[in-house]
Amino acid sequence: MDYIARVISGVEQKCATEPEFLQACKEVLETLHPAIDANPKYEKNCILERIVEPERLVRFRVTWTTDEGEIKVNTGYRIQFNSALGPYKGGLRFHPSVNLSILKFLGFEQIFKNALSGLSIGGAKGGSDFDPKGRSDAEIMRFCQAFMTNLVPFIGPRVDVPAGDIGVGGREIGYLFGAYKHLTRHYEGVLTGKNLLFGGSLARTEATGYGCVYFAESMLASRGEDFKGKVCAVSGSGNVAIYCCEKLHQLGAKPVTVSDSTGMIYDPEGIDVAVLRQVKEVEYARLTRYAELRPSAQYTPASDYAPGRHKVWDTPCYAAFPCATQNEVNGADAQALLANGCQCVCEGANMPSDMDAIKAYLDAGIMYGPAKAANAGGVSVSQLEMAQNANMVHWTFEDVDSKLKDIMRNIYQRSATTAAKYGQPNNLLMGANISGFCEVADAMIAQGQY
Ligand code: NDP
Ligand code: 2IT
Repeated sequence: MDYIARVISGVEQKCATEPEFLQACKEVLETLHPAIDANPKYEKNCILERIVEPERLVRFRVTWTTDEGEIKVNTGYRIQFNSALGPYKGGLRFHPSVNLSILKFLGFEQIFKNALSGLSIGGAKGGSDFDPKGRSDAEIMRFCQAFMTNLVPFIGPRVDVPAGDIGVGGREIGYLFGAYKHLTRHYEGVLTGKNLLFGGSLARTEATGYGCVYFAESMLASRGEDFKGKVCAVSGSGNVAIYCCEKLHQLGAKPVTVSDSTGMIYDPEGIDVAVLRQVKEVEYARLTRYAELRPSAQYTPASDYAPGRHKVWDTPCYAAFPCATQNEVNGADAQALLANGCQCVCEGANMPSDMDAIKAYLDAGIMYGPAKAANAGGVSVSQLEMAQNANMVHWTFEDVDSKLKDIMRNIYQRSATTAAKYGQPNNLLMGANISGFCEVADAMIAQGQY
């Protein structure tokens, strides 16, 4: 058994109850053969055994009270996966599905994503199985305060800087920041995605969605194409999906779908971003509300999807942008996209395509922008927020957006160059994984054995 197979087998045994983490490990490690073969120092220094083991994992009880006075208990986590390249950095997810496996997969992916950004940040992730849906502002606030009370000893602007992810947006970051300041008396950039009134960066809200489209733009340019007049399918309807749709419109494309866990919208006239923002950012409502406000929209409830299928991917489109959650595109979904002529899949969500779907894209030779490269715009602008906070300055929207564009072009270039160097020029997954991995591995070796 070769080195990579041995390490995967070790993870299979040790983490048998962590399917998402195992999937992420395989997805990365199985693309590293050329780099591992060319660099015996990685095996000699046990880099793979070390990189699949989080440096530190904090798990805590979060007790809070509902508006009716009922006491509730949730589990909170922070996984500080790797600090070879900088302070731990990564989002917090509040969703009932959150467990150790999901946060470990997200933290693991974050190591390589953050390395690709070129911005000196380590990898981390955290969150809770708390479900914010249907909770009042006061309940969300009390939950965030209880969560931060437990997290405070483990974070700091030069130690670990959390941000948002599913279920954690500007409102939650505001309550978490207030609690941190109250508990520590320090007014500092310990979280990113903050309100502009207390240290937030312009363009952070837009960054992941915009960045994902910038990445796709680079892929299209490599084939002499652009977005003008192209129909696109987008899934999700949260932070990433909304600003993905907005940037697609700006580049002359037409996004025609969005979705949430209860159903999907097909809007042949193009998703109206102002209406979507009203529904999701102001009213915190479901997509049925979008259909009420937008006569051209057709709503299909998830209960009407074919079993095991996500109906968004039946939409004929030039490019697809999965922006909801992990494993939302399976092999059958990928085949449906290809059969309808899809030329490009660019991932806004983390690990949205399962292994069968990825294989289908690579076999078909379409453009495939893997998550850790394509959605790195969010964490990159988070790092720009840290830089502004550290220097007590504010940059303009245009400044940040232009830095974001450069960062995404650079991530595309290094992924493409590395893929070509190892003989698979169309395989940006391999290019991104090897490029991110080698930087982290070399830094780990140079820092000695920990
Ligand atoms: P939001 O909470 O703003 O939106 C999440 C969206 O995905 C909602 O439409 C939600 O629908 C849908 N969704 C979530 N879980 C499920 C599920 N189990 N099944 C079906 N739909 C689901 O989160 P974001 O937009 O911030 O995050 C979306 C994805 O992008 C995630 O994978 C996240 O990790 C990734 N990401 C986010 C970044 C950021 O900066 N925010 C950066 C990089 C990646 P519903 O409301 O019904 O739950
Ligand atoms: O998955 C991700 O990259 C994020 N949720 C953003 C992390 C961050 O620190 O901005």
